[in-house]
Amino acid sequence: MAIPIKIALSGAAGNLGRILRTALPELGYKVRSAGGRTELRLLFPDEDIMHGDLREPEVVDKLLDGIDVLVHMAGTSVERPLAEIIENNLIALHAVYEGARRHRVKRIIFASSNHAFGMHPVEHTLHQGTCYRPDGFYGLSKMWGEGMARMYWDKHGIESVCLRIGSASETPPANRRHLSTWLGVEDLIHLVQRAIEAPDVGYAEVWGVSANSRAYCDMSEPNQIGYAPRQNAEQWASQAEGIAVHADPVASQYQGGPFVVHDYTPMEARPGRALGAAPSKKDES
Ligand code: 15L
Repeated sequence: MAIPIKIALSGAAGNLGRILRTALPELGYKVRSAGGRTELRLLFPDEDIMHGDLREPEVVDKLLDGIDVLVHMAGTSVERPLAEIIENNLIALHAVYEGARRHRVKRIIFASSNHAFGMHPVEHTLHQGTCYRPDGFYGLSKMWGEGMARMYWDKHGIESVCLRIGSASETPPANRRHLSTWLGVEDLIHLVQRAIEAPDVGYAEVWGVSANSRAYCDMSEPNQIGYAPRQNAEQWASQAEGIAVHADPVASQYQGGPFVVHDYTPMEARPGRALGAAPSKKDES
């Protein structure tokens, strides 16, 4: 009989964490769910819950004791000042990977993001190996997180699956951008299950979007975990197509959408402008 996999779920009170906190036990896993600052309330009588600041090694020890796989959903999930991103997405992630070493955790499933690629123009198709183009400090932190995941596999043998999550949502696509970036809940759960179950992944990167006809990434390329999405945002095209993601047209030009607009320097105000024509979006790849 196979030994059951013991899962820890961080960020259990967040948008994706809330979904996984019920979905993973329903799939038969033993799950320890962790909230951040606020205490979680039991969802069922013998639920294994805790909370705390993951920058503290004692909190990480409590989370990872006896665990095989960590589904790491904790951290800042939007664009924020650099100092906050460093604390929550860099320092805390490092504490988690060090905890994984102490507790001999086999695998970490890291919630990476499409925002590590957000400055790619919407006309670009992303392939395995396409270069990062983060659209802010949040996206930059995900790029760093993927680098950390790579290093802990290469140096310490801790496996990681980096899920480059798009717009995960329990609701249908709400705007034109979502027709490319949407990740339906059914596919999200399948994605995380494959990331848990796939054998011998070592270090893997997977696009976390549904099988959207307009996906920015090439979903026809094979991935290392056997993720085979079945949902497609196109089903809602007629209602979402006419809705811009943001009033600023720049948001519609780049894959990162509204994140790009934050602290963006318009082409005409860039330093290179004085020396000649600034590169167009297409020239910048
Ligand atoms: C993300 O990475 C964010 O965590 C989420 O808040 C959404 O903005 C999503 O990407 C998206 O790109 O829609």
